[in-house]
Order: sequence, then structure tokens, then C-alpha cells
Amino acid sequence: RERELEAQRVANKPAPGSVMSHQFSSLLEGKLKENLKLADEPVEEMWLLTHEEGQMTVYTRNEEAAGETTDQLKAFHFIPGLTGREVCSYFFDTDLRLEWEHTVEKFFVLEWLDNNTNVCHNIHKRVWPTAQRDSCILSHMRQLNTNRWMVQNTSVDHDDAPANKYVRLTANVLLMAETQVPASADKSKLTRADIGAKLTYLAYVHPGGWAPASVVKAVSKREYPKFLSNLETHSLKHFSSQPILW
Ligand code: 18C
Repeated sequence: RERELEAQRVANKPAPGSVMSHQFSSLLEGKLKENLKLADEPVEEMWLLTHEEGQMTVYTRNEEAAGETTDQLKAFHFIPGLTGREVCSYFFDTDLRLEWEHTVEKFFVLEWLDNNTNVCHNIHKRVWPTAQRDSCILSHMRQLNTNRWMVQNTSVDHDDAPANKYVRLTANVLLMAETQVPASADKSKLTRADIGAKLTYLAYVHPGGWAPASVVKAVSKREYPKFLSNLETHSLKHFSSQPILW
């Protein structure tokens, strides 16, 4: 039944390029403003470097003072050979999500609001000893300027997301990816060896219900770097033999 409903929703997907205003528009724009400001803020004394691996750096900003069990995370990475648009498209594409998204057991697209915006119900893998989580996420992809693209994933309430079976976590995620090209280059002459995507990733996840702080910390420490490496490996595999999508 769920799959049938999903097929109907895919059939209702608006045409490429159409941007509609919808019930989540003001929430989406508000979050986006906050997230873009945070993304451009330099990492200074408030941020703690928690992981470094090749081109990847992961920082957290401790929110304990505010009584929270999770930290705001900010990470940087560089994927050689891809454009910002390619990385964002790969991250956003619901047909490809399960190739790389290792925290999700299954998910359902609940609604397409426009060609670049959907709401998904995700059922996450269970982390022992806590109850299994789900999330209901408004996902939106946008071009910010010639070389910069982004995807924002933010929790929302949606009538079609079945409640009560799992503990509902909430999340606020921004992936921003900027194509690096040699200065004054003629794009038509460039190959993948000349380009790369500079990533800035922001995430804040609230566990929703009871979860021991030590488990949340351990899961975060392990899963964020794993996610960035996974995104790199799989998006490279997906695009490397295709013409460059600028
Ligand atoms: O950005 C990512 N994915 C987005 C696209 O699919 C998605 C964002 C979702 C928010 C993160 C959801 C985290 C789920 C955590 C529970 C399951 C962990 C499973 C472990 C698998 C073995 O829109 C990629 C995000 C990748 C990194 C996620 C790590 C998050 C850890 C945060 C703390 C955990 C809080 C949950 C409490 C569960 C019990 C400890």
C-alpha cells in the first residue's frame, strides 16, 4: 500500500524548474537564512575539532550549557573531480539515497512540493540500547550562485507520516557544495582532473526521546565522518564516467 501511494506521489511530481509556494515555504526560508549564516561563520574558539582525515575536518560546538545532549556539527570536505551541483544532486536524489545513506533502514516520499522539494518519512536503523527512531524531513535543493549549490534537510510535521511507532528524532542539516575551478578557465576545456567540490556540512540532530549521552556521542563521532566518506565514494562512482554537470 505504502509503495502504491509512493508511486502516485512520484507521478504527481511537478515539472523541472517549477518553484511553488507551499505550506512549508516560510519555515524553509527561515531555516535557510539561519543555516547559511552559520555555514559562513568562521570556526573560531567556540568550535572544537573532533575529527581530521585527509581533506575532511569535523568540528562540534558544545551545546551542553543549553542542556542539550547533542552538539551542533560543522564539517568541511573536498571531493576532487566533481562539481558542487553533482554532489548536491546526488545527496538529494531519492532514487540513489539508499546507496549511501547508512543510517536509514527504509524511507517513503510523502509529498513532492516542487521539483526540488519533498517531504520524506525515514525509518532509521536501531541503535542499541535505545528505541528505534524515525524522522520526517523536508528536503530542498537550490542553486545559490554560479558555482554554489545546497541541500537543506529540516524536520517538519506531516499528516502522512505515521506517528507513535518509533521515537521521532528531529534534524536540521545543510549541505553546501561549491565547485572549485582554475581562475579564468574556459569551462568547456576542463576535465574532471581540473575541478573539485568544496563541501560545508552542518548538522544538528535531536534524539527526540531518551538516549544516553554517551551513546549519542559515540554514534555521532563515528557516523558523520562515515557519511562524508560514503558520499564521496558513491557520488564519484556515480558521476566519474559521465559528462560534467556544471
Ligand atoms: O545528512 C544526512 N542524511 C540526510 C539525508 O538522508 C538526512 C538527515 C538525517 C539526520 C540524521 C539522522 C541520524 C539518525 C541517527 C540514528 C541512527 C544511527 C544509525 C547508525 C547506523 C549504524 O536527512 C546524513 C547524516 C549522517 C550522520 C548521522 C549521525 C547522526 C548522529 C546524531 C546523534 C544521534 C541521535 C539519535 C539517537 C539514536 C540513539 C543514540
